[in-house]
Amino acid sequence: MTIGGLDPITGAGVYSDVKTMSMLKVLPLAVATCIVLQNSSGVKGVRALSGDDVSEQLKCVLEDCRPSAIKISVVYNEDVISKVLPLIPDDTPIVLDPVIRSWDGYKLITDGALKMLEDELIPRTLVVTPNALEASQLTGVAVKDLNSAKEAAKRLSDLGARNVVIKGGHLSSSDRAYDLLYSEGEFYVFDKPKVYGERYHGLGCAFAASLTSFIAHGFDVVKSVELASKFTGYALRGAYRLKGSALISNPLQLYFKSLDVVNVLDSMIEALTIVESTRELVELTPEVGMNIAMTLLNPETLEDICGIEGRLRPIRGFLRASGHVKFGGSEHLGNLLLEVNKVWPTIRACINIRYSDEALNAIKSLGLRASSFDRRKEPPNIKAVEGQSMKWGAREALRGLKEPPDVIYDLGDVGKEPMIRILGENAVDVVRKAVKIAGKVKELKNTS
Ligand code: PXL
Repeated sequence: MTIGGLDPITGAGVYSDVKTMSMLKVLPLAVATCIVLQNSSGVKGVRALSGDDVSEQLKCVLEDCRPSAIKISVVYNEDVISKVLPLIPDDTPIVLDPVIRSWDGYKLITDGALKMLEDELIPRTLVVTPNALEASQLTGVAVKDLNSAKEAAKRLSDLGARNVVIKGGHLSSSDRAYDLLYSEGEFYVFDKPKVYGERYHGLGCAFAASLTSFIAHGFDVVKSVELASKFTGYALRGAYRLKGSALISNPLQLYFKSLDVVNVLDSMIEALTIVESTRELVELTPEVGMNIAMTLLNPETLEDICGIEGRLRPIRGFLRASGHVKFGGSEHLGNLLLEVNKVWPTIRACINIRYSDEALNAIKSLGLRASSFDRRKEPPNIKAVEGQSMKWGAREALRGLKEPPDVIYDLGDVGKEPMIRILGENAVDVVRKAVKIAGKVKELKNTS
């Protein structure tokens, strides 16, 4: 169950919790405490419901079933806490997200309710999940790094919270963000890559609602916090950009990603079928072999990119894959795609072909946009790190481009074969481009 405010933009509050809980395969039960008038630009006002309005909703639900866990976030006023708390069965775990202000600073709790939250709600919770600002306000400890967060977590525990999570985002080093858990006298730190330069609306809700769902499933607190921390990373990566300055958290990102697995596999298998049955492509095979790669939406690592294990090589007049279509199946093209997809998210696939002046001429005469980098200029510190060369090459080739390129090529270096990489929206798209290029190479040869 979630008890909290209604946010019409559905980035936060109980509407967003319903998405999170559904995503994590629990039946969401939702009790509204207020309407928060807002959008991605910020909060414009709050319309509170009375304590009776809220407790009547709760009674309806409790007549039907017993929630396995309850998330409480924006209660707004005292009346709500005093009418709701007595109705919650003593043994039901409560996750309290002590929301004090919205991301843009609008106050979402009255002073009286905040006092009551400290005195009556916190001692009744299994886990309390403030962010750094809320932890600072609740404890008087200025939370600005892990050490001060640990101090604040201990103080919250003294107020009676059995477990305390101080959520990341505001708590970070130069490149990592931390979620800190204090549980039974032990600290646990869960870290993830930090994201710069953006504001988000609703990530705290995604964290607390996913935590509540994992607890409802029976995971212990430590495991549930670890999973919630990961889940929130997905909600962040899939966030929507509307007109305002805050991105809208997307708890369904993990679902979109899993749907996309089928889409990627379908395209890869069709592309592979085309490559294995097209004789003309044999002539375009590089010494190192050919590969096809396609990425899931919002890739993070090579594991999000599907390739062909062992690449494709010519056997008896046709190209043949030596292994399977596999996520993590291409390092070379995978690293290039990771970088290109960051700048041009519509570019999701790549195939590599042998460099030749004829192939480059064919590409140009087909009107495809080609961009290049010079491997001889690769800095030694990049060369020294496994997997960085292609990322560096992609960044070089993309610099200053106004439109996504169809091709990134390089003329090689000592011991490095020159290479053409064809880019496109999916695996079938890049293979079709390769077939067209092969046809054009032939045509140009015949006319010269
Ligand atoms: O993100 C905190 C939060 C929770 N619940 C509701 C909100 C907000 C922030 O705006 O509106 C309903």
